Amino acid sequence: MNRLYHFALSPYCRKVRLVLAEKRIEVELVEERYWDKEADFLRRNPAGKVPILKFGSRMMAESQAICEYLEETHPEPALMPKDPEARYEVRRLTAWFDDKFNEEVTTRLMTERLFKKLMGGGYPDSTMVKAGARAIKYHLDYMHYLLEQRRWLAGPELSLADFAAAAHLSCLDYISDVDWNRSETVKDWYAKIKSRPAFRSILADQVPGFPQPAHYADLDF
Ligand SMILES: N[C@@H](CCC(=O)N[C@@H](CS)C(=O)NCC(=O)O)C(=O)O
Repeated sequence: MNRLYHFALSPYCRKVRLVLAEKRIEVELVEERYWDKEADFLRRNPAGKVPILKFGSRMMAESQAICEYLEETHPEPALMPKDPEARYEVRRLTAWFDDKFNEEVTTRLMTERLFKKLMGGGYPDSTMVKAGARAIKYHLDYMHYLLEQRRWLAGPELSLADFAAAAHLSCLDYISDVDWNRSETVKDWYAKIKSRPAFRSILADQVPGFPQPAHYADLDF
């Protein structure tokens, strides 16, 4: 059985879960509290990060490398376009969310509001929370700009870029840090993604001590 060592509110793990589910690849989910840095965990991935995918006899790390490997070995349904220009745009936007959005928004808000409590790291730093809350507005506006021109973030078809973005936003939505009223266009995009069967397991996630807000799993939020 394939196995994904993950943490429910890790955007990188969520991106891989979405790709696996969209491609209907069965996987057993095993929670990894990666901050404990257990010896077995470090043996599986010396980089000390989740996600880690045990796929057949292989242990795989790095979410984007995993997603592109899955795309190449399980091409249907396609999450990367055929044309090099369009592939470039998917990769550019995936990096936008996994690097820039993560640094400016996800890390600030998730660390301060949730991970510090979970890992015993002290009180939230309000300067960081404010900076994250300011930055997400700019990112939602950028998504609005893109989605006014395109059906999906990187072009006419759903792609890895949409899953990368939805992975980050869904983590933030779990802590009610996304203002869906900022853009009807972005909200419609998220509603479309959220209603896909691949999203079901993400909507069912529960982190002890942090109950889901009512709107989180509601398809009509
Ligand atoms: N580039 C990595 C990033 C993964 C990552 O940073 N995962 C976080 C959880 S969201 C982690 O395991 N952090 C532990 C650490 O950095 O020590 C990927 O795409 O898989």
